[in-house]
Amino acid sequence: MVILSKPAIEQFSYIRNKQPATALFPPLIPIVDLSKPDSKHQIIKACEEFGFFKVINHGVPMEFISRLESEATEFFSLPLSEKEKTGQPKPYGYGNKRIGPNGDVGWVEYLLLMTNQDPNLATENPESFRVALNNYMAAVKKMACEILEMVADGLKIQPRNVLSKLMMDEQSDSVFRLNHYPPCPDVVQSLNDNVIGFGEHTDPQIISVLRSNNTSGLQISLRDGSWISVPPDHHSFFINVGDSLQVMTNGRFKSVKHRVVANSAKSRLSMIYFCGPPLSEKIAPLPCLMRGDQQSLYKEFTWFEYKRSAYTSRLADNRLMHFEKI
Ligand code: GA4
Repeated sequence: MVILSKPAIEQFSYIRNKQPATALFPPLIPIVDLSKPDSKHQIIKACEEFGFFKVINHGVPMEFISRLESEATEFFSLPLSEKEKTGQPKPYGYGNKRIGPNGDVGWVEYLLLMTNQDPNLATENPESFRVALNNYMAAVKKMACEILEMVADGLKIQPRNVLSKLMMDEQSDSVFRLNHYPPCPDVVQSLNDNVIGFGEHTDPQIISVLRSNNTSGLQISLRDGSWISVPPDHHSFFINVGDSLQVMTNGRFKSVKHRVVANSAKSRLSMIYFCGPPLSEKIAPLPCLMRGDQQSLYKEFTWFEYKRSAYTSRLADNRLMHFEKI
């Protein structure tokens, strides 16, 4: 394995994290064993209570995970000038410190890709990186599809592919992200003095499927506004409920606010598959979930309209606010 050398991020004005993970007796993050018959009920409970859960027995071959991890590590070890050949993130490409178009920054470098287009990869051996990406993304997409079908089953909605078909559609606007957080020597973790790797935000899509190496940093916000650290587990995946699923369930599920804080000693590498619908898709509460005279909490909008608005927002903004009925 290639060891990441000097951080590619040099001059940087730190964004200090003023709200450390505070929960005194943090609840345990729900763990869903996908091989168990009652997993759909656990998924619903976790989506309602946390908007977040960990999955085990997920069926994604470890070999695909390790292969992509080593390709990504190799990519991020390249000189900056090489990585930049991938193109600036507009929004897809290689990005360094700057996140999105509106002034957000973090202690992170990343590669942001569309899942259904061949990426322009600047590495020694782009073919081997491409194969690793395709194998990993196909396996994760399959698992995400199973999870969305369990969500439909658990909510007793039919057909069971009502959610999964959106991400299985050829036109699905799904995105894949590789994030590398170099060690941040200035962090004094014992003093709760954290530097932000990736600022707090909710994900826009239906669900996101995250996997990282064994370095800590991910935190989620609980419903009471406190933050808890998510212990890393490189054998498992973590699922985030996104804004679109919040709307489709008319607020029964809430998208989870999360962030990443820098680690003083170790590199963190994460890979996230964001399951998005086609751009033309109307995002609205699923009719079968609306009981009696229940009204939608949201105005009607398409995924394209949401995205257009999202790209004018800052990371920490509440992007659904513009679509809420008053
Ligand atoms: C947050 C979740 C995903 O990483 C992402 C991000 C996107 C980007 O990096 O281009 C955004 C951000 C994310 C939401 C608001 C806008 C767009 C940066 C930003 C400030 C790829 C996504 O889909 O939305």
